[in-house]
Amino acid sequence: MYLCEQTMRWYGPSDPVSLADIRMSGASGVITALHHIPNGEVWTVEEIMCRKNMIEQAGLRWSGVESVPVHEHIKTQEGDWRRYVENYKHTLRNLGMCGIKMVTYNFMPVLDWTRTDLNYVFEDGSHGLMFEKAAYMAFDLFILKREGAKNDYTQEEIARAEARFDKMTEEEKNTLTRTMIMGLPGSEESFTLEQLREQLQRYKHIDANALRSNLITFLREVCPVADEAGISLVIHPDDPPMPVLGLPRVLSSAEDFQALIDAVPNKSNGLCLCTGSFGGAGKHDLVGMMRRFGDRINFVHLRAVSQMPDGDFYERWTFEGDLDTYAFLKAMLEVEKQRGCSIPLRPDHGHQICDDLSSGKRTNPGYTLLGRMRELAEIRGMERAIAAELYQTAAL
Ligand code: DNO
Repeated sequence: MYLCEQTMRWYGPSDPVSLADIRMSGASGVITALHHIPNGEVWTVEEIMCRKNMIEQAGLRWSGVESVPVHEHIKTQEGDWRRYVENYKHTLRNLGMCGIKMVTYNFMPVLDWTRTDLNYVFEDGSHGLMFEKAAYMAFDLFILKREGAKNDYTQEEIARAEARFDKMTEEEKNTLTRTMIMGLPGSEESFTLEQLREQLQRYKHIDANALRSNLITFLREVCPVADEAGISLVIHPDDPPMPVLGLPRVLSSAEDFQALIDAVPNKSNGLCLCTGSFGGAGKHDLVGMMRRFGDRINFVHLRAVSQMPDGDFYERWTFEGDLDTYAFLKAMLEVEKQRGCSIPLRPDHGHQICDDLSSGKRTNPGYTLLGRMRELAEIRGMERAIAAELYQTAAL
């Protein structure tokens, strides 16, 4: 029987959530990265093995890396980008040698995932993450004052942003700015406003076609190495799946992923199906994507968001958002049965609940212990019920 490999993300020894906590959550695997190694540098076998031993000593398995970051110069093909590609290959070979077979990355320029509020209070009192379009536009137009930003919005949107901005207190403006530019957990970069403006300039002449072509060049280089090392390289979709601050995005839809595998059909070229990222904007048939790309999906982030008509979205509990979680899990288990393998899955973000809300308790936005534990437990329950049906067994 092939159940999903239940995992939790861990930010390494400085994560307030410990490996012992993860072990007790019921997960069998850990998703982590060597965040202390600067972007672009090689992960040595010694460093990898040290992390691997730490995880195994806690009774867990290192199920995959999230992420080996792609250096910004590779995305723009500037400066010493070729050296960074060589370093990336070296890291993949080293990971393969150490038995780590799944590597996540993303190709979002400058910023990784984006939210405007990390402490939104939901109806049940829990705190979670959301994206408010008016606050985002207010940041872009009136705080960052991005060159040309006005051309990206309608008159009506600009008026909405202005009204939103006028209502903000100084403290709210500062919090929004920090949220937008300081880098959320997992992002490897954080900026001041001035640095962000400089970074945006670097993409002035790079549109989505140019960025896609740079991604394809990167994949043509690294996929053969990943194939040889037995590694599945999975791309994380854009979060949210739309251009942010005028930056191009190239993994915002099923068609975007199709274009990648058409251009680089290597076995290692895969997808991290993050239901919450795709769920942030537009309509995406996530169950259909699971079936269509099943043989290339080697990692799943399960998260449900709900989209509002005005462009806002809320990160909800896994069974309370727009996603048909039952149908999705069923499709996933069918793919696993067909392929004869277990695919790592992690509950993506969790709310802050109960003790996570105690004042003074440090938590990484989205990566609290208790919120994710609730998600994992609910997912596991449903998964087992589906598996019992699928494999025609009475109890699991
Ligand atoms: C956010 C995460 C992202 C993701 C990277 C993958 O919660 O899903 O930070 O890890 O984009 O490279």
